[in-house]
Amino acid sequence: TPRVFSGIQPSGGLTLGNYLGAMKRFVDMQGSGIETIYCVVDMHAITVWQDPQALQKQTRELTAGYLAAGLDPTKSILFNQSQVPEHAQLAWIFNCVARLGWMNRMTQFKDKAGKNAEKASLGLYAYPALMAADILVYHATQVPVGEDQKQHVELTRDIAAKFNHDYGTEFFPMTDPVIEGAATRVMSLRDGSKKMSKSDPSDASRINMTDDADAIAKKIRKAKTDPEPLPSETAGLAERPEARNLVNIYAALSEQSVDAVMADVGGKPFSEFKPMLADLAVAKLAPISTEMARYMEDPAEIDRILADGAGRARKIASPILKKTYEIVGMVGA
Ligand code: AQP
Repeated sequence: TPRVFSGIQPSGGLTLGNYLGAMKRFVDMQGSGIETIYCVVDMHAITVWQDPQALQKQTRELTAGYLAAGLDPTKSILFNQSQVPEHAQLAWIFNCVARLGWMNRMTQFKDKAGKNAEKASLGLYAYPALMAADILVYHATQVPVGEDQKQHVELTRDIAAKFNHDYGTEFFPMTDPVIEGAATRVMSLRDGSKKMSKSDPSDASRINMTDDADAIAKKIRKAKTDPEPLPSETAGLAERPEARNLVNIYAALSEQSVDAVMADVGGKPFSEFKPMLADLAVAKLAPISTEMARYMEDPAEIDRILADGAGRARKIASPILKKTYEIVGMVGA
């Protein structure tokens, strides 16, 4: 059976971008004859400073988000990364396989480190090698991600290929990113050229999964757009990033193609389309945030689910790490 792995960082509240670009798609892949492994990647989160208490809370909230979005811990393996030490162990091997030149080309590091890269953590720089280990410690071949993670999945292939070549083996499989649907890159509501992000200083730029109905409606009403009504056809969205973003969000939330949505809303002014989008967003997101709050009332149950998932994950990861150590020549592996 093909194996799917993906993760989300507990580095703040979940956004609509994380939900549509990742979490909703994780849930959609579950139970269709494939093995699905989903992770709260807490070790990635600490590549930038996280207050310890906040990290605990965000880890539990993200887990509650997964469960509320429909992830079933009996169908998928759900756990937090630090409880499966094989990720970090394999990451060290991969740090020794990946080349500095490859890491230097990672655009996310450049974006996140900003102008003062000297002050960024070594972990932020090495992050893509840990991500390769997250995936390959399960021999996962499919990784559902948003568009922004494509380069990291390609690096995972490069690391697997170099490992296999250097050690004369075919041990690690080639992984494919799965980037599908209308919302693989949800943009900021304030700037159609920037992706919607947890860490954007402007709260108005994103919809948080915990926003209430009023906040969601207000953010959509105030979302930046051009003054023209929607074009009559999909092709007319090409040069209009803000309009395209809102239509993509509508399509993803309503589980329709962009063409089908445009057949309904093409030509409408934003004064008509925005309230439709706000109603749809509230109808889809409010039940998830209610469920999330309900799960958060029982943190011990969340911790139990994570520990159970970690135990099942280790059963897969541990023999793969052991075999890797043997291939590399570690005595006692
Ligand atoms: N705007 C987005 N549109 C579509 N997909 C997105 N993802 C993130 N933003 C969007 C996808 O969500 C998954 C988890 O992302 P992450 O938490 O590991 O980190 P990130 O990509 O760095 O997300 P953020 O929200 O932008 O966090 P910060 O602000 O901390 O950097 C990934 O599959 C990602 O593609």
